[in-house]
Amino acid sequence: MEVKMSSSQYVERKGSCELNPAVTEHLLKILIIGDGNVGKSSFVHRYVNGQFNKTYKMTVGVDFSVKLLNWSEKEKVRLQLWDIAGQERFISMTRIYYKGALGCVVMFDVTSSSSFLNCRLWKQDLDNKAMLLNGDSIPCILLANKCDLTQRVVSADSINRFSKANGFVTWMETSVKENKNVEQAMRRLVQEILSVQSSLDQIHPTCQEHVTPQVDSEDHNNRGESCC
Ligand SMILES: Nc1nc2c(ncn2[C@@H]2O[C@H](COP(=O)(O)OP(=O)(O)OP(=O)(O)O)[C@@H](O)[C@H]2O)c(=O)[nH]1
Ligand SMILES: [Mg+2]
Repeated sequence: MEVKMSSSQYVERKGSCELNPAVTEHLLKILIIGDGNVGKSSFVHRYVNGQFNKTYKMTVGVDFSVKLLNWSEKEKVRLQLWDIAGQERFISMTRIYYKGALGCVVMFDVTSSSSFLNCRLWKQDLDNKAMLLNGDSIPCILLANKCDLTQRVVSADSINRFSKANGFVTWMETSVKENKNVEQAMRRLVQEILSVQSSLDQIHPTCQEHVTPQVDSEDHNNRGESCC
C-alpha cells in the first residue's frame, strides 16, 4: 500500500512492501477548534464511536483520535483528529497543536453568540500559526452545532456572511446530539483536503513519500481507532 502525506511530521514507512501496493493511504491531521462547551469532543466521539454523551467533560489540552475511511476502491484515508480544548486557559498551546495540520473544523454553538463571535479569533489564530506548503490557509469548515435546541441566537444569514468573509470552505448546521450532518461535514472537509493536497503534490512532487505518522507532542491521549 502506498501511503501519502505532505506534512513534515511524517517519516518514511518501513516494510510498506508487505501492504497492498494498489491501495493508497492518505494520512490527514485535522484540528477541531472553537470555544469551550460548543460540542467539539462530542462531535469527535459521535464521528469516531457513534455515541453521544450529554454530560460535559471539559477537554484538558488536547485529545487525540484516529478514524480510518475506505474512501474509494483505491484509496484509504486515515484521519488524525486533534480535539483541542476551547477553554481560554489552554489557548497558549495552540501553535504546537496546529503543527502539520491539513484541515480544520471551527465549531460554535448556535445558542451562544459569544462562541460565534469568537470563531473569528479562532480562525485568525489558525491562519497565523498554520499554513500549507504554498503559504495558503489550511482548508477549514465552519460548524454551527446544537441546532436541535430551540433557543437559537445566531441566524443562518449571519453565519453565511461570516463564512464567506473569513475564507471557510463552507458551513453547515450540525446536531451532534441528533447525529445531524456529522458524517457529511467530515466528508466535505476530507474532499477539500484531498483536492488541495493533490494540487500541492503536483507542485511539490517530492512530498509524495511512503510515510507513517509520528506524533511530535506527548501531552495528548490516544482515544483509540475506528474504521468506517
Ligand atoms: N443539545 C445539544 N447538546 C450538545 C450537542 N453537542 C454537544 N452537546 C453538549 O454540550 C456540552 C459540551 O460538549 P463538549 O463536546 O464536551 O464541548 P467541547 O467543545 O469539547 O468543550 P471543551 O472541551 O471545554 O473545549 C456537553 O454537555 C454535550 O452533551 C448538540 O448537538 N446538541
Ligand atoms: Mg472538549
